[in-house]
Amino acid sequence: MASPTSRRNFLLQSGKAGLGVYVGLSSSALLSACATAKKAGSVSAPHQFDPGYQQHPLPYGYDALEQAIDAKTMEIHFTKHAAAYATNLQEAAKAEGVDMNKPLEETLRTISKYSAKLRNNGGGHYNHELFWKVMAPASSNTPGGNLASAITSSFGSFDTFKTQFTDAGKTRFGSGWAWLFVDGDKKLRIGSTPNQDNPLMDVSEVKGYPILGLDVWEHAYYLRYQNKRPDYIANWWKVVNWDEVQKRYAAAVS
Ligand code: MN3
Repeated sequence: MASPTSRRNFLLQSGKAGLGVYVGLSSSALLSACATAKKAGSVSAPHQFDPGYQQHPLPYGYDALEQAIDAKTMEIHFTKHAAAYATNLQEAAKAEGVDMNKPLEETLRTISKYSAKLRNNGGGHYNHELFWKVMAPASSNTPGGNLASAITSSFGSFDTFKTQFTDAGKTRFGSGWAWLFVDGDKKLRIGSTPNQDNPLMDVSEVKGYPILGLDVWEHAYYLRYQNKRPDYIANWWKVVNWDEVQKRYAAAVS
């Protein structure tokens, strides 16, 4: 199943098994791994944000985001929905011969070669690991640094950006995600994807490196907000972890 590219990357990374594989890599090894991915035509490859194939501990308590998301929703979302994506991803990856030492991002970039099970659960796992990290209890509420200026130059103002992103979430029919992502020209873009797809996937209509994602599946908000998705999104802005989004942005444009 592995492409020649992923085989090369595997060789680069072999000997560093398990989670945190990139932590142990020298920066030159990381650069050459990224260069290999770039030659394959992908948008960008900031592997340091790759979640791997296993669920990581939630970086805060279930009640930490109460301003936007109630504790019961967080608990069910993390321990049932997201946990199941990770388990099913590992099952599918094993069955389809995916080398789980290589970044999940690389598998997602060639997801058209794999099954619907791998696509749905690989996306589900990646998207949720990103989602937990781009939220924080004590959010600074606005982006800083070069992300702030990029948002202003791309969308006119932070408020216009928020309106456009909110609309992407509100108008996504059924289940899916709203995204802020960096495209192949390193420009910021807003878009949405159905189900558990994301902009890394070769099958996605919108393509790039995701730096902020919003889960608009009903399981993300229904207990507290019922059918009022716009109210959920309005409150969600209060818990966006802009420091994390900024880090992802810096890596994507570097
Ligand atoms: Mn979800």
